[in-house]
Amino acid sequence: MHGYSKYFKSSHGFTLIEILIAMAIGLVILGALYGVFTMQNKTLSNQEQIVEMQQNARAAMDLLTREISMAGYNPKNISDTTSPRISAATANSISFVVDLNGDGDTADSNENITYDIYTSNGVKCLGRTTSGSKQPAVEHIENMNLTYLLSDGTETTTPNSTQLESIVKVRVSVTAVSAKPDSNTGNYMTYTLTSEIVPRNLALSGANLAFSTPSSSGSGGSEGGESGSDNGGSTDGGESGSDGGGATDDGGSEGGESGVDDGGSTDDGGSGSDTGSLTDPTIANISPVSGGAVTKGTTVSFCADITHPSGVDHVTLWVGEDSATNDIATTGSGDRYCGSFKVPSGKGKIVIFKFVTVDDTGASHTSSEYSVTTN
Ligand SMILES: [Ca+2]
Repeated sequence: MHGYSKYFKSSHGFTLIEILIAMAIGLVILGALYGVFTMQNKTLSNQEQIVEMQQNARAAMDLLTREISMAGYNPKNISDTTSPRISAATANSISFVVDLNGDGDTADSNENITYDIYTSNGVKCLGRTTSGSKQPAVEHIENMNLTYLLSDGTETTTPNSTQLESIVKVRVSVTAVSAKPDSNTGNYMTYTLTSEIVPRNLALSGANLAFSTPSSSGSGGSEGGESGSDNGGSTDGGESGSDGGGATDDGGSEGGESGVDDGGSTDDGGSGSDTGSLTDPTIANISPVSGGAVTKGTTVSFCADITHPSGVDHVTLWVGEDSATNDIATTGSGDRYCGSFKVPSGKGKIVIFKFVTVDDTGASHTSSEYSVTTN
């Protein structure tokens, strides 16, 4: 202790050298801190870009899933040339028609919808066209790929007019691009979501029914709905740096939310107009017993007792074998509805069948899938 007080007493302040050294050390520390700050800032900015990009992709997919699910919604059974359906389809655009408010025509707002990708104010957007006006539904979407699955099991990206009638599932892939480039690499980031959409109303109202649709179809009485979507199917983590194409960063149009188009709120009308027919029919005494066996090459009578609180207008038997489809209209006698079908001559073939009941209010109900095996 004595030594210390002696040292301080003899001190006459700092020399210039000491001050310079102290300042140099201070600068080095400040520089290091600044470097850390800059790096954190870049990371934060990139994270924000990624989140915004993912939100855009999800918003686009949500909108597409909801609206394409409703394609063909036709509660009044319109059968003329404007009847609800997928009206045009390419690899990068889709047009479809719905009778959203259930008034028996397809001339109301949001009943003719087209989705495609276009550039709006220098930003690539998911465009939504209805009643002739195109709006950017979601911004910073640089690509949308569509594949159509037909009732005979084939896939195409360019269905012809006949194939348009037999679309049972739409595979959608949307790629969102970041509004600004990655501040480390200078590349734009992309994020892709893929989903399969089952427009259930097409299968119910159209001339075709897919047996590859999820078995949940028809079981709950909820129409349209989410049955097909499996968001997150093939995400790529967002780091596959792309060039960003036309998505020039004008700084003015970030903010992922801005894209979702309020004018297109389509989820109201559909659900209200078919009350009274939501109850599924009661199906009992199915013959042959599901899971059982039938003799190969024979004509089998597929029967069930079917009742519905609103009354049963008619029942159609759908039979498929190895994804092939066949349909046989049945005539009912009492509550027992039967339809014949010649099962394949091969052994071990799985024959899937279900009953499509149209009740007296005109609503269709598809039963669960049943199956038998040939022996
Ligand atoms: Ca309408």
